[in-house]
Amino acid sequence: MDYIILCQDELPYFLLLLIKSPCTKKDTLQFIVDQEELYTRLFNMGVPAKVISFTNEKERLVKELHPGPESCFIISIKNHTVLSGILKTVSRHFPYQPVLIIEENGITMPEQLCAKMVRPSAIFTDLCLPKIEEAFIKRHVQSLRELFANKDKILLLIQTDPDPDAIASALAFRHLIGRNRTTAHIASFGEVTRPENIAMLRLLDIQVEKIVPDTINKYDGLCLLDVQPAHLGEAMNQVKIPVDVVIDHHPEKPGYQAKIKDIRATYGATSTILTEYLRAVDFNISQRLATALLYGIKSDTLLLGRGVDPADINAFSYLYPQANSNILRRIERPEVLPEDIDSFSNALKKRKIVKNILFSHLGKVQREDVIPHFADFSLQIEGVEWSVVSGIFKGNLVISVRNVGYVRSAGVIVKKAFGELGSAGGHSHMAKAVIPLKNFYKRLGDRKESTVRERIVELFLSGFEETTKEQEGKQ
Ligand SMILES: [Mn+2]
Repeated sequence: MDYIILCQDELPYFLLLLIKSPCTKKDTLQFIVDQEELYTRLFNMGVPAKVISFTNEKERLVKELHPGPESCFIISIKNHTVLSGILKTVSRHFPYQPVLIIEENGITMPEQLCAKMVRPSAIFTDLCLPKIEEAFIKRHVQSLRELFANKDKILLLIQTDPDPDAIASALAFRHLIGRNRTTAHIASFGEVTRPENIAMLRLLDIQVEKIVPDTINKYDGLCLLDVQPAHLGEAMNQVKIPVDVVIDHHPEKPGYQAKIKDIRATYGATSTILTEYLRAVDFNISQRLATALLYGIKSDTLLLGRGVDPADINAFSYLYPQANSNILRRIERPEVLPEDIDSFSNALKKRKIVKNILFSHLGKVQREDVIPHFADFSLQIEGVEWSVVSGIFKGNLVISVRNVGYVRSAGVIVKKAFGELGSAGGHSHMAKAVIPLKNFYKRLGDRKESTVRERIVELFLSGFEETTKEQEGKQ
């Protein structure tokens, strides 16, 4: 690049010195100044310059300038009147020449001029300030590491229905404090239920344990990620060990003590906070970890479409090139074994639809996650507002319930319908029941598949109606 520099100060020289361009043979620098003192100062630094008045010698200036197609003007002139005059001259004689104007306060540029402006202060705010912020984060990470340095067994606790953001954050935190799966467990009071999340665990080889409060008391360190004690309800009252760390992006819920808190409610994902931690300490992020964190941000922000902070976009673009896009695709579209597709197609043939509720029973399945997966899928059938998909896995009858978003809660209905027979519950849009087959057969007095199917319909509908009546009673 050929730089033609018109300046009233040394700033362009220092900037160019920083990129070492005067040292590269390809680049050429031509300095033109309009003051003797600046000429001398540059001369003393070994920089040749020409002195031409920017106000009285415009014709001479034009004659001296020989910009080629690869030339760029750099203009740093403090006086606005002088600067305007120079810009007019350049745009009149060299209208197609790229120009960089170094100017703090802004100036109106001639329209046809191919010029861009940079504020000197941006060198600090855009380049230095983020690094200073990183230095503060690094200090924060240091204190997190120190807090856990002498602790033997650490628990990384996430929400009851762990989502990708929580799982990725816990994995990242474990890396950050230099632990592995033996010395820092990722756990939840509930279970991972969504098929994508189950696929995430399988494909990225991450274990999330189900835990009870009593077991937590056996740990030396406790860190809550993507969740705060208040979100975990009653169970937290039974936890007797202190909470060491809470890192979350949900609005702060007061009323608890933690040695270190980092709550950033403007962030779209906790994974963004963890990505910042890792970057601040120049952590060598593995492909597996980058994939987990990227998926965490992606799923919590609905692909940067909801509740996004610039920090999320920043973390996302940092992680994107490092993540494995094949694995991401496989997580988002969980693969299904051919045998399971067969049982699903059979189940769909025998489906029953009552009051917009679709029932289908898969029989024996190879993997448990196909049950919720097909329950999700079944909601796509026109007119279906609820889906109840069941299957047999490892001696249990597993029932997944989904709805498109109604007044009745799936969790409440499932508890009413199947609670007596096994574990049952969930959220308003998704719920699950796991019933030991022995219990179910005993209740039926029969092992025929058709009887199982009919009984599930009956039980669910009775739970559904009971809930409806209760709600009507309340109104
Ligand atoms: Mn989250």
